[in-house]
Amino acid sequence: MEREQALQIVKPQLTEHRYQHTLGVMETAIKLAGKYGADIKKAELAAIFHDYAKFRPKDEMRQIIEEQKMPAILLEFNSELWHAPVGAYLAEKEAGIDDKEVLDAIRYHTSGRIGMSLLDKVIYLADYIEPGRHFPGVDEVRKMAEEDLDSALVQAMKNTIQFLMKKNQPVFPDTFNAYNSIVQNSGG
Ligand code: DGI
Ligand code: FE
Ligand code: FE
Repeated sequence: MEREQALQIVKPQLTEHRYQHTLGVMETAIKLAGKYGADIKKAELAAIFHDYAKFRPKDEMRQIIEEQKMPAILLEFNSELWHAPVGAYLAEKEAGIDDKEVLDAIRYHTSGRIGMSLLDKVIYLADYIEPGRHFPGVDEVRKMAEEDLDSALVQAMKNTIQFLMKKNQPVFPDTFNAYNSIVQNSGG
């Protein structure tokens, strides 16, 4: 699917703010894919659709998680996590995206997962550092992303886990598993 068609499908699903974020993620993902050797067209498409389900009603997301037999543990955690797997499902069902790598990058863009693919990493990091993001620590991760993908990713994950802990929020297992997996595999 070409960029313009994908954007036309996604735009009405999002607020203007979230659409601008999506464009930022798209540009950043394309840059990261070029730099680190991921497929640029897949990065573009996954970025455009990554927040596709962000504004679906909670009840609709819960129903999809149940009916599609997604991990039931999702329902025990913050509903903010749901739009990622539900987005992958709807991008396939409603927009006909059938590339498994693209769908997985959408599915795991919020939590990460054990053994993230290069495309998963590009989308996770692009979501974190796109130019519209402003939070403590983001500039440090932006700088690291110019040097080393895995180091930047670990820093983004650390920040996210610490942020959740500071707010006494539970941390989803995939989030911890993604962090452990990448730290164990990057020789740190
Ligand atoms: O959708 P975006 O806002 O662009 O970004 P995102 O998909 O990374 O979602 C971020 C939200 O998800 C943020 O409110 C924190 C929450 N989140 C991320 N990982 C976890 C989490 N919430 C819980 N409870 N546990 C997690 O592991
Ligand atoms: Fe998201
Ligand atoms: Fe996002």
